Amino acid sequence: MVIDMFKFNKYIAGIAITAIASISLTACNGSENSGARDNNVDISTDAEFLEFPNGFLWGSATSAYQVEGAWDVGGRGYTNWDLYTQQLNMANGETGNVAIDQYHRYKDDIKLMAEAGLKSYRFSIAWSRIYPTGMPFVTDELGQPVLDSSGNLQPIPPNAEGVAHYSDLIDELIKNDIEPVVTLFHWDIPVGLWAAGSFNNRFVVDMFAAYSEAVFRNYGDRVSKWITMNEPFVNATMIEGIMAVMMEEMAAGGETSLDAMMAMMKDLPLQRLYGLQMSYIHHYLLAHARAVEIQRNLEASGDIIEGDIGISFDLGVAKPVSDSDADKQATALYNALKNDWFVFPITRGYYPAEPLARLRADGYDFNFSEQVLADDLAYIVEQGLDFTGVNYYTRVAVSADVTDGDFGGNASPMNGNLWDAAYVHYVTEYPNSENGIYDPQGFYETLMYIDNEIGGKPVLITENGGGYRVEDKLTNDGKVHDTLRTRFIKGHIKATWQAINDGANVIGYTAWSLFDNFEWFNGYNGRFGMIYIDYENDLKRYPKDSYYWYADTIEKNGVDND
Ligand code: PNW
Repeated sequence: MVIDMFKFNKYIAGIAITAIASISLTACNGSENSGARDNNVDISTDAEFLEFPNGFLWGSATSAYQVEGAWDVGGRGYTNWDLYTQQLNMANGETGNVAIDQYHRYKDDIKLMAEAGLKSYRFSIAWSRIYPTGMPFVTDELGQPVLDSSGNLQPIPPNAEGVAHYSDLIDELIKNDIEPVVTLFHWDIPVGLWAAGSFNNRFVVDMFAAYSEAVFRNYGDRVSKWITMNEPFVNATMIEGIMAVMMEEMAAGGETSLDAMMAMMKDLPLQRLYGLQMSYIHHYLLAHARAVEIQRNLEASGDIIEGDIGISFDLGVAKPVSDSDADKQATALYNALKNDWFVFPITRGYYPAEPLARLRADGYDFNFSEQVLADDLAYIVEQGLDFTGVNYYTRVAVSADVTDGDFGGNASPMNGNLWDAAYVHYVTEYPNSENGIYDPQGFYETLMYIDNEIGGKPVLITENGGGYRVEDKLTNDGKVHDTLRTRFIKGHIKATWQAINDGANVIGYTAWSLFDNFEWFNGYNGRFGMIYIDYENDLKRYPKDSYYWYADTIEKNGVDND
């Protein structure tokens, strides 16, 4: 299958993928919407300063593929994202081959973190550095298991160089009083596991469990905050579900010409897409539960220190475009699939009824039996989580039919039939911004939603930040005056304060990101960092104004109430 992909005309494939991706979420630089909107949260005090609880975990986040580079160094295996960027032109010809070279420059980068006073650094481990092929046992040159004389798999130790790299990184963080927050899966998977169906294939859940165990055993003596999965929704619906359909088409011997690709896209097999997406999501949740169980067992046997394990969801409470009952109902359906679908299995042991019924009425079924599904859900709720990670950037508005309401933006049904009942409006605030609309009020509502749903367990904000490349211009004296990013982060920190004030158990705020880095579909054209990277000049780092503002916030443990 992979060989077929390699034959692909890179340019053509790039257009194709962009086109499919935009089906899921239609972005629009709505001219009627450009400029600032005041969606700020009303703060319930006149105090001049909003102080945070002692020990509040101020941090910043990255992920392996987006910052590390060194794609063929240290025994790292080839991954899906190497394939997407090197062969399929997913990011306009840009790749994470070098990225911001954090693999080699992590000591300097940690210095910048320490100078900002960061209390935590959330990074992800590249699975392909720990088990380069994804297989934790001996395989032959075809990638097939080599059994011992009794017919058993022969376990192999994880890749020593990969293990050593993160061990050094973790030590360096701890030396600088920065708490490592480790994500196990931030979308990059060894290509062999990807080609075998990735998380659509239940076998991959077992491979993930083995990988997780290796990570816990190697770093669990020092790490006490774990995140199993990053944003199952975005990865399943916008990336892997779509890629899987393409893979199936190509495996079925379909033509790989531009015409064939475009025809395939116009006629996207939605039932199959649903099936794949829901299967991916289910297996992500199952993999999460497996990792939780393993971590808890190792903790109980004293093999690792006591820690907390959670999952990062891209949650967002949408709002209706109007007060009509129809728009409100559509919004409830959207929220059920966007939020409850991920949270309920873990908190209640079932998928939310309405989207499930609609999916079934549409002819979609899980690709395993009712009994397996029921057993899985019982297992997932039993394992649960210690905290929920929340990633939030913007919010969408929802309408019952294709009207713009007063929100603006193109209305797009999300992934076909189900979403004919709920049209999604996504608006970007500024032309050339990677951000959706600035909406701290939506953040506040999202924090209150998740706090309520997980019944007081901690919430860790694992991502929030602004992609405003439009403003990121390096001045002659090495400064970047990024007022929009500072405004964004400050508005959301204020919303966080209000949520805490109203009873939400939020334990930390993690800004995305400390550094400009490889932004999946946008490549290096996306800039979310509080530190500017000069891609033209040896990746030199320049702290932006927002970096100094954030350092000041951390030092004071709060923000001005203005
Ligand atoms: C998150 N969307 O991804 C990821 O966790 C990060 O790796 C990423 O860099 C960051 O947000 C900024 O984009 C998303 O289109 C990617 O809705 C796309 C979307 C949302 C989140």
